Amino acid sequence: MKVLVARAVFPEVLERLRRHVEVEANQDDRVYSAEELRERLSDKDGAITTGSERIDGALLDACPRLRVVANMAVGYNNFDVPAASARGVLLTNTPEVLTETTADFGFALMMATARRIAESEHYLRAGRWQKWSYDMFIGSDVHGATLGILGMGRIGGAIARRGAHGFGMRVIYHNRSRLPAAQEAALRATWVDKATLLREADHLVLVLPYSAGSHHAIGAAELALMKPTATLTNIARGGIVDDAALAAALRERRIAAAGLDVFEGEPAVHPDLLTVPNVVLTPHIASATVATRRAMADLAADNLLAALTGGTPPTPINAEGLQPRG
Ligand code: 8YV
Repeated sequence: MKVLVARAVFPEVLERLRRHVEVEANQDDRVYSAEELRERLSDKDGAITTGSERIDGALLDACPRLRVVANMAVGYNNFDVPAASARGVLLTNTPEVLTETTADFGFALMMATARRIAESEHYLRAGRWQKWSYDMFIGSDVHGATLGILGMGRIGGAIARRGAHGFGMRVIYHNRSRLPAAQEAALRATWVDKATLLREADHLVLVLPYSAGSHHAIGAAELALMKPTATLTNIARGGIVDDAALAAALRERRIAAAGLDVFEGEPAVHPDLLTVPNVVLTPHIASATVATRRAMADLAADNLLAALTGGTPPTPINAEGLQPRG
């Protein structure tokens, strides 16, 4: 059986895969074009992908042997799930293993944004620090403030817990479905409608999956509802925020600051975001710790090998509704 590991991965994970299947690897870590990906997958039974590889019906039609695609990510907006289900191709992702690490980073980015850590560090490095002043890089408190969470899945819950239990924050959230009362009580989080969330949050964190329905969930109209002192942190996906509208709101100080780990069209970054000072920019690293990236790679390998050797993949996306492979 042949598999493609579409991007570079820990060598130990490749060694493990090679004990069971024939592996084509990409340790140079080139991002394949759609054509090259299709070509390389055309004789494969399985693949490990990342958010950079788009798997859709046109690609699957050119890969008749493909039975499983294991994403090394919890988000899977790079997959056309109905197209894969209709063609009998199992898709898997890596939930749970990155929850706490990603929540740590979301909290760190929110704090860096509220306390202007990146902006003040650039100032110091540029040799501009001459004296202490009462209002130099004055920011806003995190402890005791209102934390707003848009999207209350596993990562949202882990951020809520940090805010409520660690920092004495009032936590409000908006999600299509409200959590059961016992879970809300445990997180000390209160459901509010989206407009209330935008109006009342001192620090708004986005943790919802990307879909056509969440495209530009935060645009000019939503930003206009936020407090001028508020911060916005996006660790979810590019495209959920209208980056041009956000850059304008930051430039005009209609909100205080933003922290962004994800961007529309990344790795390209909207040029206006690069010229406003009150934004902390990081290159999609929220899950990037050694232990978590290793756990993600291991889980992707578990899913791939189970699917190809008659086992039960631990974290399938489309096990239900999967048509027989024709
Ligand atoms: C990944 C992520 O690093 O899991 C996700 O959804 O966004 C990140 O943890 C990235 O998607 C690469 O696959």
